[in-house]
Amino acid sequence: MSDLKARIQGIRDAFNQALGQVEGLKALEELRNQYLGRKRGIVKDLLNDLRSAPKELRPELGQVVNRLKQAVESGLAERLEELKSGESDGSSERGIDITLPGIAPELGSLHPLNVVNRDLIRIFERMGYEVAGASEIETDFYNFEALGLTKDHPARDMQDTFYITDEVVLRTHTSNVQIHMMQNRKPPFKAIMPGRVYRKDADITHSPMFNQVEGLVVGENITFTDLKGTLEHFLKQLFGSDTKMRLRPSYFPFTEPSAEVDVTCIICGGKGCRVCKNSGWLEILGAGMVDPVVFENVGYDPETVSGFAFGLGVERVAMLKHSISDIRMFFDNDLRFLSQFN
Ligand code: FA5
Repeated sequence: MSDLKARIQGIRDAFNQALGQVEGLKALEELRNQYLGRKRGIVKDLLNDLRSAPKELRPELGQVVNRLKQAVESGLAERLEELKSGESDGSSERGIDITLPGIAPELGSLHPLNVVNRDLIRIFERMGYEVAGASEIETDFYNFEALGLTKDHPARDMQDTFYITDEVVLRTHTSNVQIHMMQNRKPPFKAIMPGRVYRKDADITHSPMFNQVEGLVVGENITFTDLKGTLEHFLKQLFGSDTKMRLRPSYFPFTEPSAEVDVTCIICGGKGCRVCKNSGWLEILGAGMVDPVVFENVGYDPETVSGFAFGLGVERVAMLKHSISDIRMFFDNDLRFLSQFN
């Protein structure tokens, strides 16, 4: 009898000690199972053991075990309240259950347009180009006039412009940086000019704000062959070494001759598909030899210097690379879209 009583007292002490160390709801539940579990609980084992005690002692021992059971139950209930209201010590003070799995912070990633922008810049940096920029709010002179787009020039209609005043615009292309660069520098130089530009244009392939990357090389004896070789190297780096390029005659007021540059369709490899409208080719950028008029406008002598320039749309490249059909997805800030580029 006294043996069993001593054992019960030992169990009670061990329980109280364990209860004091419980830090969270999960640990409390484990303690409950350990003591009150229906199949293998300590209290259950005690009750089983009672069966082998002498018959006349069983009622009294039964009462002792029942008191232990009640003490365990009320101890557990009290601790549960404490944990819930955050009144206990340690980490459960703020009602936090440190045994629950944590919420890991999500890692951000670069915007797909920034990835393409960086790729483009890196390719040209490896060819020794410097990176230049200028203001997005620009005077008519730098955005148009100096580039040969006089006020009455019909080509002004090619770019639907946001006017701030008669003389100040949101730049419609990055070609304005060419003029700043040439005014501030003596040739030779080669530069790449990334930046945001604006046009009154909005549909699934045109955005009122988009990104361009401009290139400008000026020096002595720069020829159309240099332009072709540079662009061919650039496009192979960007789209893969199998990529082929073709030049089509075109017109820009600031280059002469001018060309539209196509690459073999990166989706079908040139066989013809929906994306390239079965032509096998995709238009990727505009380019040409810097027009002598532009050199005159910045004070260079067109007899001694020559150069080439090109400009491409970053969204267009990103859309092709990732088979994206709607340009607006880049600007909707929908994480379901953006997180695909992690
Ligand atoms: C130009 O802007 C010339 N400044 C490019 C250039 C530079 C030619 C130097 C020669 C020498 P264009 O208007 O074609 O050219 O625009 C260039 C690219 O910008 C287009 O090929 C297209 O990819 C992209 N683009 C034009 N409008 C939009 C728009 N609204 N939204 C998204 N991309 C556009």
